Amino acid sequence: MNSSRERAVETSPDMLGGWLSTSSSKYIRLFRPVAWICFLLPFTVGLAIGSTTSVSLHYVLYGFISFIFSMVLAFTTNAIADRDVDRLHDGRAKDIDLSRQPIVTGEISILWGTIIVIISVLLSMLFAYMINPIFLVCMLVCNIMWILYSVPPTRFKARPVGDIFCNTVAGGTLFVAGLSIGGAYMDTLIIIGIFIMASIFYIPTAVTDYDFDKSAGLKTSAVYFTPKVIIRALYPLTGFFVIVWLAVMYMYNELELRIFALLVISYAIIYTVYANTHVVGTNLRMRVDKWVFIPFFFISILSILYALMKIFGFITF
Ligand code: DMA
Ligand code: MG
Ligand code: MG
Repeated sequence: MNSSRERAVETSPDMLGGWLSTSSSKYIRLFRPVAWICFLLPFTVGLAIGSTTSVSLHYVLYGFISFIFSMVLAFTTNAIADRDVDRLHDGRAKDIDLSRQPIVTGEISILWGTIIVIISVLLSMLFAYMINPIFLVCMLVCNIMWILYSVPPTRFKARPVGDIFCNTVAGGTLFVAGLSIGGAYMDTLIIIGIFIMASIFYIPTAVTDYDFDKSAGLKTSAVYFTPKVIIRALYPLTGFFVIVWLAVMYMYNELELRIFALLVISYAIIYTVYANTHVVGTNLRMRVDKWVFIPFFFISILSILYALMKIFGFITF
C-alpha cells in the first residue's frame, strides 16, 4: 500500500479543475465544464474531419449550442442521481470536489435541477433538429444515454460494462454528430475506429475513480473486473484499434486522414503502454488531467481552428 502522501501527489491538485472546486458559482459546480472536455474532443474532431467549404457557419454554432445543452443535461442529471454518493467524495482525482456539488450542498434543489434537465433536453434537441437528421438522431441517442447512465433503474454507471458502454456510445455518437455537420467521411470503418477510441480513453478514467466508486458501493467495470485486469484489456482493444485505423489508412488516399490515423494510433499505443506500466495494486498512477483533460482541450481547440480553416477554404486537400 502506498503512503497517503504519494497518493495525494499523484491525484491532486487537478490543474484545470482546481478553480472549479472552489468556484463560487453553483452553476459551474453543477455543470462541471472542465469534465465536458472528454466529450468536446470527439465532437470537435468529427467537426474538423467532416468540414468542407460548403458548411455554413450557423450550423457549426447550432452544433455547439446543442452540444452544450447535452452536457448540461448530462451533468445535472448525474449530480441529482449521485447526490448520496457524491457526499462521500474526498476531493481527489476528479475535476471537482463532488461533496461541494450544489445538489449535495442544497444550493440547488432537486426540483430546480430537474427543470434545468427538461429545458436542456428540449434546447439540445431543438438546435440539433435545425442542423440535419443525422445530427438529430445522434443527439437523441446521446441524450438518452446520459439518462440511462445516471438514473435508476438502469443507472449503467454502476454496472460492469454498462459504464464503458454508455461512454463509448456517447463519445462515438458525438463524433458522428460533429462529422455530419460537414458530411465528409461518413464512413463505417472510421466511425467504428472512433467508438473503439472512446472506450480506450474511458477505461483508465474509470480506474482512477476506483477507490471512490468502490467505497461508495458502485460496481463500475473497474470495481468489478479489478483495475489490473481492465487496464490489461486495453491491449487487445488497442490492437483492434490499430488494425481498424491501418485499414482506414489503406483504404483512403487522403493525406489528412492518414496523418490523423497515425496520430491516434501513436497516442493510443503510448496511452495503453503507459497505463499498463503504471498500475500499482488497485491504484493507477496516471493523472487524468495530464493525459486526458489537457491534451483533449488543446486538440479540441486545434480541431475547431482546423474546421474553420477548411470551411473558409484556407486548407484544401
Ligand atoms: C459523470 O459520471 C459523467 C457523465 C458523463 C455525466 P460519473 O458519476 O461516473 O462521474 P463523477 O463521479 O465524476 O460524477
Ligand atoms: Mg457523478
Ligand atoms: Mg466515474
